[in-house]
Amino acid sequence: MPRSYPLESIRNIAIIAHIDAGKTTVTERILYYTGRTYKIGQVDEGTAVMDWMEQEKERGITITAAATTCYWQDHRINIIDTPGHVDFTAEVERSLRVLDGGVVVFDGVAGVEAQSEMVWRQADRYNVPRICFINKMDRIGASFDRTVSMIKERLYAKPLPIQLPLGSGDEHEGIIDLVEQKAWRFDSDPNIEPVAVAIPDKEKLKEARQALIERLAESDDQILASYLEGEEVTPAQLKKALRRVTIAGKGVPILVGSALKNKGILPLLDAVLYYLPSPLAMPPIRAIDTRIEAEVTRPAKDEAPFSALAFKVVSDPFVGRLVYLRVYSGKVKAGAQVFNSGRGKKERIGRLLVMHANNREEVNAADTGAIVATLGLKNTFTGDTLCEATQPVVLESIRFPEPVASIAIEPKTRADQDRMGGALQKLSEEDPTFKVKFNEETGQTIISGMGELHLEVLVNRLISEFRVGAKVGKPQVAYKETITVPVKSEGRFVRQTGGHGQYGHVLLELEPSERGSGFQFIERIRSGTIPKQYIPAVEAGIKEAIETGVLAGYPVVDIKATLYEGSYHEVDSSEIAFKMAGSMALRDGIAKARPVLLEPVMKLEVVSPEEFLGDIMSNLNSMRGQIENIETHGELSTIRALIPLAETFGYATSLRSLTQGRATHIMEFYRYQELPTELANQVIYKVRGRGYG
Ligand SMILES: Nc1nc2c(ncn2[C@@H]2O[C@H](COP(=O)(O)OP(=O)(O)OP(=O)(O)O)[C@@H](O)[C@H]2O)c(=O)[nH]1
Ligand SMILES: [Mg+2]
Repeated sequence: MPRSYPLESIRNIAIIAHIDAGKTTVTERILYYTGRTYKIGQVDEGTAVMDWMEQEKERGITITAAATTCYWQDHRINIIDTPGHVDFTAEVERSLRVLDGGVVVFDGVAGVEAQSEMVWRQADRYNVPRICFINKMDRIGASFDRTVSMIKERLYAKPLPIQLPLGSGDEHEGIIDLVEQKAWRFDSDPNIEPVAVAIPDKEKLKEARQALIERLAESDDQILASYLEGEEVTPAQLKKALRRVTIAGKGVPILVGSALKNKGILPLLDAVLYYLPSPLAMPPIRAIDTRIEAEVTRPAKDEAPFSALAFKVVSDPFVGRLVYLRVYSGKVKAGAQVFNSGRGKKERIGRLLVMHANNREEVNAADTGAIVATLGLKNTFTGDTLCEATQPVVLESIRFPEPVASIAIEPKTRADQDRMGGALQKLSEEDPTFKVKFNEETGQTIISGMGELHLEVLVNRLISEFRVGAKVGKPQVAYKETITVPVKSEGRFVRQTGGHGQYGHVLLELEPSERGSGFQFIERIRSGTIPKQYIPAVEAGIKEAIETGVLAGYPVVDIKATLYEGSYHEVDSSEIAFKMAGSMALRDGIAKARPVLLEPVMKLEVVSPEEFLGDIMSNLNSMRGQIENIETHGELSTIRALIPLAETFGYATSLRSLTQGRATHIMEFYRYQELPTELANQVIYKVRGRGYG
């Protein structure tokens, strides 16, 4: 079957931004204008198609990345609307990993906010070309120019404004198109066609267009040539140059409007087609050929061998386990057998579905460039590669951050206990930043996630979606342990119980290493003291032992263990004996190496009217906060501080009462740092029933 849309006419895009910038509102407008929906979805009324989850409707925020497809000017656009809240950062990460372009939305009043910086860096990491939409121009205080300069200064980007707003605040009516040199007024009724109106200030338009050409000439030789010749640059030339520069990641076209008031969405749709890449426009995807263990590429072609990345798993209570794929090369049919190269397992794709938020449309095949969901895959998880068994490749997986906040949950009844295990497993399969651990010592189940909101949402889903009755503890911090001085230690596992005994003996050197470096194992054995075959067992023993530190049972990190000496016995030595010896040496060592507790510290940003600054700061001081800087623009001040996660639980509520709800804040994980002794003692006391020493 020939493909319905040529590859050049496909756009796979992510909508990314700070929380509340208007991503979902923009997406809903796109769906309406392209005829995908017949009624405009409103976030504030809980009718947004993209925010389909119960929890999203209730809270008016996006939690899970939702995919949809629409058609515009003979192009097919696959869109993923992502959440802005930092607790759901995994959704942005996986979307940017598999999509070819991004639309970054800004609130015209707030400009570039903290989480926009974060998603911008994520997009940089995956080399995703993007265009910007300065939204909310209808709001009082919205400023196009200020937002453009913030994009330059805070995101280190090269903004290329291709529009100017036609009025702002109450008077915002539409846009001035610098490429075509036209002004458009948009009615707030999206069914009324936009009308071309007189350009209010022709001089200003000329200047802005000239500035655009000059900025483009810095990065594009063809425009530079026309510019130097003094030739008139045509709209067609400009568009082509903008496309080249955007795809090369050397600049970002800036558009403007108001999604809520239906202004500027049609030109935004055109810009997605003009300036963002099709799967063909990006370099072929790199992969590791597992037969030769070397890097190869897979061209974006239907005829090439099939390769796809699984980027999302969702357990749908009605249809079952959905695995979302991005097809990078070749194609796949429903019912086909595929190979999960990383796990070495054959799998059958039952059905193929094109997703429209939570609605599904069944298709027979998925071609190169497609974003599809599959039913029937059992052993495929987020980050796995599917391919042809005869042409096995592994694509780069997706990196997710480690969870930092935890709570204990307890099932209410026996029946709840039975249901809880399965439900938690499903939820953690969906969300790689959600971890479940059973604490043997206390008999509690501990769930960990990215923050308070993340855990709250998961617990609510557990209760309402999976019908598990559960009691929930107070939020806890995912502490870690480390050592502060180098030591030498010994582990000797010797058992002589008649007949065959056990013998393993190792000497280790333990050293603290840089914060964030994790665990390192180094082997420096003089030949013969321990036979080579036992060394992996020593390492395994150490790895097992660092999972539970000696202070309060938290994992030990940032430690380097060097195995430098040992001895063995011809008959009695075994892998298990060396594993035990490794564990013993490590535990003995860290106990002597002045171990300390580490706690996660968050970067906090509060934006508030200036009058509350004093109260906010003294509150932060009382929370062990360390204020980094304060910036004031207009009436709003931004306070940046570092604050231990343990102090932040309930911060949303206390900030609300301090500022009458007029401040906003966001937090992201920054690093682990040593916990002051007195507090460390309290943590240890809680776990062990005693303090240090
Ligand atoms: N005045 C005004 N409000 C807008 C505009 N666009 C969106 N909003 C409002 O801003 C709020 C947030 O909009 P959303 O579309 O949910 O924002 P989002 O970026 O999807 O938010 P998250 O998914 O939670 O990160 C809602 O109350 C919208 O009605 C706009 O152009 N003008
Ligand atoms: Mg949203």
